[in-house]
Amino acid sequence: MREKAKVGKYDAPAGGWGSLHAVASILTQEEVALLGSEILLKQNKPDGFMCVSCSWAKPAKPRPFEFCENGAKATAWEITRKTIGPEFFARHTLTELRGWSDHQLEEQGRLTHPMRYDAGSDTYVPVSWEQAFRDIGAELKQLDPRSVVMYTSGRASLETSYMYQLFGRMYGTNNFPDSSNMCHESTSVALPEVIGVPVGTVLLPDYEKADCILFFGQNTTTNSPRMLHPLEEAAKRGVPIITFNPLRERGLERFTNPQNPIEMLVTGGTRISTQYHQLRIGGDGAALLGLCKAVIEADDAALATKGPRVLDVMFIEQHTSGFEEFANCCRQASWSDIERASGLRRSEILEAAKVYAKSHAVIANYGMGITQHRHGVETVKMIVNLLLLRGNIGKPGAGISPVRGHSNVQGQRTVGISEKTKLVPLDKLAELYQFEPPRWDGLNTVDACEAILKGEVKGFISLGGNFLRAVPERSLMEPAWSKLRLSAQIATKLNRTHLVPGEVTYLLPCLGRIEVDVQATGPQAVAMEDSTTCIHGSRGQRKPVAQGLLSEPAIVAGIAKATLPPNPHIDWDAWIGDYSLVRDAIERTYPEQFKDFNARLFQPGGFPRPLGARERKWKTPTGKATFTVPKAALIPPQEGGGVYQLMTLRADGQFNTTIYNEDDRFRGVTGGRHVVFMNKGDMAELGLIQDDFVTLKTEANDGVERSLGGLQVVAFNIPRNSIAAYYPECNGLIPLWHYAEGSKVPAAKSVPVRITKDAARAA
Ligand SMILES: Nc1nc2c(c(=O)[nH]1)N[C@H]1C(S)=C(S)[C@@H](COP(=O)(O)OP(=O)(O)OC[C@H]3O[C@@H](n4cnc5c(=O)[nH]c(N)nc54)[C@H](O)[C@@H]3O)O[C@H]1N2
Ligand SMILES: Nc1nc2c(c(=O)[nH]1)N[C@H]1C(S)=C(S)[C@@H](COP(=O)(O)OP(=O)(O)OC[C@H]3O[C@@H](n4cnc5c(=O)[nH]c(N)nc54)[C@H](O)[C@@H]3O)O[C@H]1N2
Ligand SMILES: [Mo]
Repeated sequence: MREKAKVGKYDAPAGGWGSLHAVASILTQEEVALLGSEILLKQNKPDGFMCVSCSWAKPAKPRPFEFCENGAKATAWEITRKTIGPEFFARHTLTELRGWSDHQLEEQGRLTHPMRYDAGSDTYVPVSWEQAFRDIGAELKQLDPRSVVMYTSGRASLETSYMYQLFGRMYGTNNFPDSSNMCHESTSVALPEVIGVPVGTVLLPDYEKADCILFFGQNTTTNSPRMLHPLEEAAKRGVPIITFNPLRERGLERFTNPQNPIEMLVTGGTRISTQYHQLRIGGDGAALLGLCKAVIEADDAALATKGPRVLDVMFIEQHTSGFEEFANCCRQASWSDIERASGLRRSEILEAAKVYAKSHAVIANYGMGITQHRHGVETVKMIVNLLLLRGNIGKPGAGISPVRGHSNVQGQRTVGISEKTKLVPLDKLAELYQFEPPRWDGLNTVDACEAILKGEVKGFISLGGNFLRAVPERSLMEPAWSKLRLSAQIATKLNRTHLVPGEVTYLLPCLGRIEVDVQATGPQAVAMEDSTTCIHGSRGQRKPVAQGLLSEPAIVAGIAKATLPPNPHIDWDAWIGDYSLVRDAIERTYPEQFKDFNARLFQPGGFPRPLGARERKWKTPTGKATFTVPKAALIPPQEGGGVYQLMTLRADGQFNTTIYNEDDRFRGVTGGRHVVFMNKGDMAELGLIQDDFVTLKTEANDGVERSLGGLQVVAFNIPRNSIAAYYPECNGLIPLWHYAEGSKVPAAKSVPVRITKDAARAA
């Protein structure tokens, strides 16, 4: 008999009292109730710190509490009083710790001391910072820079990221995979080709001007809850909000603003989505094709009857290329193919198209439900197609809004964390620092995994993150990882990646963003870029949790100094002493993007980077915004004959591989994450009832066995043939080669699997 999760129904809106309760309980869990409530008042304020959770925009005029339930969880998690130092590691071998859950590992608290793995005792033992840097430097000097990978998770500041990429390039590598390779890389590949910028075009005030808002595959409820405020305001203005998602995500249905005392007394909350279309997993390309077809055919009809045009004809003529070919493709597509591939009825798509065609300023938001698919790049371009039809890019209240993940993931790309040399001003770096940067393209995340499997990677440095837990193909990755010569992990909390040692392994604990960072010239600030290209300064508020922690810039500089020969054009110590000098260096490298960087650091609402597409200047190969003819939109996913499409997604109680607790309140599941959400019809067909345990097995036929058992069946409102379970528990089911064409983002939202019933039943 196994422990089982409790499954109930969650009827309340997102936000509301449940949200306040969750905030109070995480502050208690992390033993920071009083301290936490003081610090939360500084969250996302122009004189405070930028939340370490999501990257959603921060308003110029913040609310008294400019944080959400999950932002509060992330804060409590970082400012926790719990610590783990050398005594903890002396008591527990890595073999033992590998048996602990992700939650147990991080819940031990903040890392306090630099540690080195000792194979004899199978434990981490303390070392001094000097020794750690000296050893890591000596190792790196021995290695071929091409065999060294420098990973970044999207949390580190612009200053740290700039220093990190510069160090890597001076050392001789462009191997800079980062978390965005698993995330919005499909966006970063698609958008430059069609609108000439790698990022979204909307600014926060655009939400006040929009007269229609679309959502594709993004769960605002838990992943960017502060975004529910502009949505609520829009909903109250009567703006139609149309959502496409296989799951009915609570925050996109109803929301109660926990900061509004009157709303808190009324239980219903505000309705958010006016239309909610539960398409099948991977059905967006077809749904978008249907939307475009409906708009184009309505325009054809208007033309025939001399009625008012539906398309923005002037915009299409002046600003776009490829319209005719795309329009013909839409006209030719059959509704039956569109219905089959999208899982939606023609009437539903027409209902949405009707609203879109009437609206004058439309914002399209999207997330991992679009990017983490085999055809994710094409689907992003389909969203652009739809927007271009009515000139919805480059005008107030309209635009494309990829909702980014980590709080500075977008900014890291802006300052040179990229494996693609064409995205980095290498000549400028060469000129400023008088060195010859490598000119070859480096490894992205999937490439890095392939190279690790082949034994070609010898050294791996992580600036944050939990690489081994976040990537696909767990059963092959962990054994291959232990063949690394060097693993150096800069981190705040213990995670699985730290427990699989290479020959030489270091754990380097750093200050978190919420902590006061005092250097030679006094307390320092750092900067980040939000999802809407606005740059914000952030000042630590809390006394560091332990003495002897170094800041991320200091750790990067420490390794750099121990590895590189001296260079008169760069003074690492001066940079550590005063981060404003690093910002000056960023401005020198990117003079247009970061004009007057230091002067504007604390501008309320952040300062936006200039963006061509916002002004309808298209830096594309044709000089125009480009329509794309889709190739894969109507190909239905692999299923039938017992094969189902699995999406792996986030619960309310987690931030990526950080598991705060085992609950997913809004989906009605508490006390367990080993569940699989299924349609009742599929359950009946497989002879399953609620709380049965099943095993998922990947349908791949490549000779690798990938399966995960002990998953408790939860009957759920999800389309037939689509099933859902949690990331990172399911990552072993994803083949490494199962990724988005063109961007190599692992296709974590559409894994073909078979389902078999386990012998055991739930207790
Ligand atoms: N609290 C919290 N906040 C977070 C994170 C976290 O883990 N916890 N992670 C951060 C990071 S790094 C990221 S990238 C973002 C992720 O935020 P999201 O982009 O919301 O990512 P997921 O939670 O994976 O959920 C994807 C959504 O897409 C839907 N979906 C799945 N497949 C499809 C599909 O084929 N079509 C459509 N239309 N929808 C689909 C799912 O039902 C779900 O609602 O959140 C960031 N913020
Ligand atoms: N199956 C599946 N896999 C996925 C996804 C999915 O939806 N499904 N989503 C993908 C996505 S969108 C992403 S972004 C990746 C996330 O992948 P990563 O970014 O690699 O993972 P995180 O879980 O965010 O990393 C958590 C760790 O970061 C460290 N950390 C936290 N704060 C700091 C800090 O301030 N400094 C430093 N140095 N370290 C810190 C802590 O030690 C913590 O354990 O996972 C991807 N993997
Ligand atoms: Mo992400």
